[in-house]
Amino acid sequence: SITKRTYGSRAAAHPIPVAQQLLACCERKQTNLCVSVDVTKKAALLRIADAAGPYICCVKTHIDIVEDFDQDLVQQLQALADKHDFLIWEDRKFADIGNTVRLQYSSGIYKIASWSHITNAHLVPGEGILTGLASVGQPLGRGLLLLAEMSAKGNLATGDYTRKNVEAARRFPDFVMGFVAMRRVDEREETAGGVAPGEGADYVIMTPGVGLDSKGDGMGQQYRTPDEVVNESGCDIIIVGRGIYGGGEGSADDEIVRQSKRYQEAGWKAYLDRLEQ
Ligand code: BMP
Repeated sequence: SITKRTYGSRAAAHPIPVAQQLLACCERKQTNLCVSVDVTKKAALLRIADAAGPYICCVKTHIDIVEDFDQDLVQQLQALADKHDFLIWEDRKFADIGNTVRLQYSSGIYKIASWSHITNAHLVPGEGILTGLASVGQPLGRGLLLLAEMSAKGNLATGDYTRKNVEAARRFPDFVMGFVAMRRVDEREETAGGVAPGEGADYVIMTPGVGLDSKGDGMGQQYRTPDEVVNESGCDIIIVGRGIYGGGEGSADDEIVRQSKRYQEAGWKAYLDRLEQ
């Protein structure tokens, strides 16, 4: 099964270039850590990405919370991605009809498709959202994650809705590279109707709600440890936000480095343990 394969072997066989890049980066840097940089100032975002850079495979942004956003932010973030060897994921959570998301992805102030290797979407509007996003992202070599599950308490992405996400992904094998999910939702028994097209495809499971010191945030977030996420649940990438940079404008650089190393080591150990078991 996928959970017994190394990131490197999966990278070599993956049909989606950006998934190849991500998995190869994990192997090269020995990290399955994605830092989620949820701060409201450009300087803080860049500072945290630079400090965490050596220890991560991906930076996840919420670009619409940055008060002093400008095109230079994107250029500097891309320069950091080159310097440290990581990918960029704009956590936009698209959720509209195909024609609208096509415009939201390509245009406006942020022009997300022009700089973000990865983005994500909800399947609530139906598969037209995938047609719309793929029309922009696929020619640029981008990849998409579907939110098959969520980390927050009481969320509605469960059961049949989760299964529908996996089935829809199988119909867009050149664009949907994986899922935001809490476990290996792509395992065969989870899909209804027997063998679907693309059965056996390799999906990258990227998982938020990871923290070593806290169980929640008082606003619905629920945290699990890297071992629970990667080793027990078979997810591929741990996403850590406040566990690394604190909150607000972020911790001092040395603390960010210390926490990044800590989560990198915990995530990598969980992956090695999973391979061995
Ligand atoms: P933190 O580790 O500080 O709780 O941040 C988690 C990040 O992951 C946030 O950016 C949030 O938007 C995102 N996220 C999540 O927490 N749960 C989900 O189900 C999906 C997410 O994208």
